[in-house]
Amino acid sequence: MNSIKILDNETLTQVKLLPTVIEITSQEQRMIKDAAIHLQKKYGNYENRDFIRHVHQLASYFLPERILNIAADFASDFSKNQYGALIFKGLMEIDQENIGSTPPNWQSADYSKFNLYGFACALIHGALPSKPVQYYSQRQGGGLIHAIIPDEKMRETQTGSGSSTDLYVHTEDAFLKHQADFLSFMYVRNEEQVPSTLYSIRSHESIGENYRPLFDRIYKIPKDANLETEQNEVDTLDSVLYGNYKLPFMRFDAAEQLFNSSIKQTEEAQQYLTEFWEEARHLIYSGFTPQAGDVILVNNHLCAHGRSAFRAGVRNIDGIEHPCERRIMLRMMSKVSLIDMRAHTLTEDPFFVIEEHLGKNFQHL
Ligand code: RE
Repeated sequence: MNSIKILDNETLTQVKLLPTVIEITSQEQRMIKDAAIHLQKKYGNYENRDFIRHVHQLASYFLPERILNIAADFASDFSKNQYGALIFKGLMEIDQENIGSTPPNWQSADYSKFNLYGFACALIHGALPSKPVQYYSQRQGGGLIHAIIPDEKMRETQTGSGSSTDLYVHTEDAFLKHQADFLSFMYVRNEEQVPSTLYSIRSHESIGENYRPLFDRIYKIPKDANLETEQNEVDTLDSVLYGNYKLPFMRFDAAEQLFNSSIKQTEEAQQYLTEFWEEARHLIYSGFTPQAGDVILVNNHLCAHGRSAFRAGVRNIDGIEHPCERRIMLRMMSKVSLIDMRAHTLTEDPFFVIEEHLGKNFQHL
């Protein structure tokens, strides 16, 4: 694998391990598109539970064999060489004209325009195999796909709707025991040419030995900026690293665990987190700028994601600023097992997660 140099505050750091890039061939692209069209005819909408229930079988039947093999390997490879992110370049061709002008925010998005892309993304998760799910903690559910669109009113926030500040690297829903196992980000448009940031726990040398205290359950893992937190109960503690001691998984959100001063980690916890971040922040990779039709697939236990600050609706070409359509990204989340998290899903819908914070459910649901 190639290595890349990132210049970060006068420090030249070598990130040796990189996400795997898969160039989708035109033949594969055609297969995926034909599958999506066929499934749309049969099931109508990617939300259709009959489709989601059969998503693994359908993925095996319709997806190109090379992609099935890559997905199967990715889902069970936690080795030291596994970055935890796959980049599918050109998974789908995006009909920009049909999408039309970017709506002012996700609330006003017309999801029927994303239907075909929803089928394609679901098939990729199905191939892992992992089941698309939704979380009440994000948009009170809001469906299996969330359109991520910069919102002028939210520009300063650490949410998907923000733009003017860096979105710190985080694993999704670090404050949940049953956070997504896999995430996909499909770029419908990225005319601003905003690079994605990725950070893999595998980029550290011998993490397990050097950061043993991160396995202790002494850290406050607060709910994120999307949730109003009247009485943000941060009394439940958990670990940042878990799983295998040599090659661990992580639940990590720099903005919430380190820089949210209101939560007050203990002095000890803060110190371990700070030391960890000192190393981690040099290992962030932002060498990939997604283009329309690209999909980034991440293992949410291995790889954190974020985004640099940008000006929504402005494209810079050779130093000259041009107005452009604002960015649209489609996020899908999935779980490998519906059984493990059954205590935290709706009685009538095991694909709908109602965990609020570290094992505690929303009470009113
Ligand atoms: Re995220």
